[in-house]
Amino acid sequence: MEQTLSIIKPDAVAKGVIGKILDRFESNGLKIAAMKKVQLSRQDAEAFYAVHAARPFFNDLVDFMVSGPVVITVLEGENAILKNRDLMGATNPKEAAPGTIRADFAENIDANAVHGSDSAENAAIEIAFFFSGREIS
Ligand code: RTP
Ligand code: MG
Repeated sequence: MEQTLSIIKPDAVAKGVIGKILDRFESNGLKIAAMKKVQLSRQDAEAFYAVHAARPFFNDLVDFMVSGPVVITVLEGENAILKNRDLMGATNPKEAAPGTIRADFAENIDANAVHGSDSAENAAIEIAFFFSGREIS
């Protein structure tokens, strides 16, 4: 079974749609293998999104990710990485397909409700960044 890392971002937590987003995962065959609610530090957010450090949007992204608590989960299932990306929809909610999490709950390209790992390599790195082995089951 494949695993992927999901983050319910500060905009969605503030809106009170944690449960609705978790239901999308569970209703579509993704098991919640680990979960926690966390206020990220600047250092956490900068390290987590280090791949984007050179991008013009990096500072805005970090500011946004520390603007309030997030809910971090490990999702598990067949093709979990791709399945989660499909459920999320496009990065820009204006381009996200109807019925996707971002189409239904995101505000804009910065406050876009969820993060999901984009490859098996990054999923492994991101899961290890937030969870120890004994927190995943
Ligand atoms: P994520 O990593 O959060 O799951 O989002 P993603 O794969 O769909 O998009 P990615 O390219 O990895 O970008 C990470 C986050 O940076 C913000 N972003 N802003 N202003 C812009 O052009 C821009 N591009 C990306 C988004 O909030 C995106 O989720
Ligand atoms: Mg990404």
